[in-house]
Amino acid sequence: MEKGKILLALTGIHPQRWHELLSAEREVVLEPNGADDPSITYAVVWKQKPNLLKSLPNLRAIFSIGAGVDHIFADPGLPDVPIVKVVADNLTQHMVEYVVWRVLDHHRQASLYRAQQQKKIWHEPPQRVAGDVSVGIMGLGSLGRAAASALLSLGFAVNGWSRSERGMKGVSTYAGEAGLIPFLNATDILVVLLPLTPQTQGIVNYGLLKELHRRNGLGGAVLINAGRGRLQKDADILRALDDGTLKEASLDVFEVEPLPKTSPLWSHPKVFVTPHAAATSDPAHLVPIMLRQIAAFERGEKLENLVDREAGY
Ligand code: NDP
Ligand code: OXD
Repeated sequence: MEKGKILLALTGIHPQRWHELLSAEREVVLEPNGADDPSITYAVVWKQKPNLLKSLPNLRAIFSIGAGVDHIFADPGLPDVPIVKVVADNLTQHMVEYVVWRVLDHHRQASLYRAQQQKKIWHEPPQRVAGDVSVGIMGLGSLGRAAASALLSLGFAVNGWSRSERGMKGVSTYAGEAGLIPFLNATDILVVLLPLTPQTQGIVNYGLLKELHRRNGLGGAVLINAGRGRLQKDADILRALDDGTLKEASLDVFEVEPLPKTSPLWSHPKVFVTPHAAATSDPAHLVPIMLRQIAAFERGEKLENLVDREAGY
């Protein structure tokens, strides 16, 4: 197979660093030369423009620069070629750090201490140990499993929910629709690491939050969403926070991003906001993996980390 050319199609992300690194080994273009450019064989994308890829006659594979691929499926003219998602230690490490940071922040009552500090109050509230708190991870994929391991090593009781049965040592696992309510009923801190698909859109709603366990030393249930914004209903989260269904939330993702300045989530005292920054894709780590995969593919080897088009992730 001859060395294929790459179309780099990123929306909302500056292409320069990706371009520089990919160009070390391959010819890279930012636009096809016409809608049916025959010279392009690979596309490296983030939210590619609709119908951009559909008529490229020699496209062999699409590479997402993120772990999530909902941005690719949003294209109504998506061609039927293999799609590769990111699975990389660097990205996984970022996500594990985010999850551990947010879980510990809620568990160790950081918001209470911040409020006390502002008022110069010297008061030590009761503090449970990790083993008294259960963290439930929705989505036991590459990120969810790594987060589960880190939380286990800190002593938390860990639950996991996935589409198919996924055993994991030390983790109480639940699967599918039948497993969802038992999973939620056993979970104090809910960590959402699901992909956005037609099945998961809007899943984090008021009814789901009502099912969380809240008879724990935390003083209520907690939501942490680092998956995708459209998994959740922002209005339902606000309602749950305001009526006590939720004690606190850490949100990295939102129904609309950037989070509109008018959103009450920005200034809600029980919400911790980060700007979709839990695990950023670093081209210095991801480009060598992509280039290695392309080279292996051209030697006749199979592409790794392929997306299941039917499942949508
Ligand atoms: P994976 O594809 O490895 O895992 C997805 C997990 O979700 C699997 O366990 C899968 O089940 C489960 N799942 C999918 N659909 C359903 C469903 N309908 N019901 C129950 N479980 C379901 O994904 P990753 O772990 O790599 O990434 C997860 C998501 O994290 C990404 O899709 C992306 O949206 C988000 N992300 C966010 C970032 C950020 O910065 N905020 C950064 C990176 C990723 P099964 O195991 O049975 O297949
Ligand atoms: C991803 C992301 O999907 O950064 O990797 O959201």
